[in-house]
Amino acid sequence: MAQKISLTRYLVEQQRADGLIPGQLRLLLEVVARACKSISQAVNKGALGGVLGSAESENVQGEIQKKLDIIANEVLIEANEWGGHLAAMASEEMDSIHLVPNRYPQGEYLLLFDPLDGSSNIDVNVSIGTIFSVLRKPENGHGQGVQESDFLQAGSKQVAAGYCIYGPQTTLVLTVGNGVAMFTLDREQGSFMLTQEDIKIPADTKEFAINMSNMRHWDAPVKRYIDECLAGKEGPRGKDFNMRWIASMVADVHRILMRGGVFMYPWDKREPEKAGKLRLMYEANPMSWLVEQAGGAATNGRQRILDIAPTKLHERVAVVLGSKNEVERVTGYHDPL
Ligand code: P6P
Repeated sequence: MAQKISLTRYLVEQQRADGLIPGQLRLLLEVVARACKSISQAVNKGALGGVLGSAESENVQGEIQKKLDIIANEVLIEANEWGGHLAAMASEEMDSIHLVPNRYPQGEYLLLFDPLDGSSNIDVNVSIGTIFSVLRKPENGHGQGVQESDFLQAGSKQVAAGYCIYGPQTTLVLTVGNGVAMFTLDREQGSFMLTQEDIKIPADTKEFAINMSNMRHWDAPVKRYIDECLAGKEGPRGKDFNMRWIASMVADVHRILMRGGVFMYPWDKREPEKAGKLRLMYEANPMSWLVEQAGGAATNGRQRILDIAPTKLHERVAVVLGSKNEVERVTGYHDPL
């Protein structure tokens, strides 16, 4: 059997080969991977570790935090503060950005993350995950320290993006702009080992992922698309479709990277002032870059997600991503921008 390559070796070889991974970025990615291993261990303990259930607190999104949300957030903050590769961090679980303390050297990167996506699934033992996105710290003219405005960069400016899914396997999926690679945690060695690279999403699919209970709240183009899928062979699509909804974006996106599909969390009229449910900076942007790097597409129904100019750190966005031809069809049903 071919010798498995560790994440460390993969990053070193990528750094040598194409210079896409400067030393500081390689260090950052290895630190994030180590933090994900710690989170995986906490998740795997479950009730035995006393980490299930609510933390009896709310996050900036107004959502009740789970104990593991807070644990995962703390693990990522502590792991990344001292290394000298970061200037600041932003998290779904924190209202404002977290500056690297002055007692540590400041780095050139900004790290954003959803420390534990899919929290509603934690207590029922369904796959959850960590999503992360890396930006360069801009050379700001203000001469002061990092500010929230420094994070407000379009998704096309990311230099690395990935997620770690805590499921039957603990798997890290990563892009630095030259395709998508997958690493599976070898618990005996304690290392992430390369198990797939150059992942490609089929352009066509027969599988869609959406929370159907929201159907009566959707806009007409989304309802048209889903109705056509449900009409099956006898309908305008001329083929039957299957549906999946795990209510954990990491798990739904991972399935799409592995076998194709289209994932949708569209705008709906329950809270019309919100562009969507999912967050742009640390959910939609990293997932959209991964999907595009794997040959898929990602829009908000009208515009490429990676082109959206953010205005707020915790900004929400509608998401349609996955198999290119399906995303283009859904987007085509919407009015052009
Ligand atoms: P709903 C998890 O809370 C999350 O942010 C995504 O991971 C997931 O796709 C979505 O929300 C599920 O939302 O409304 O179906 O519970």
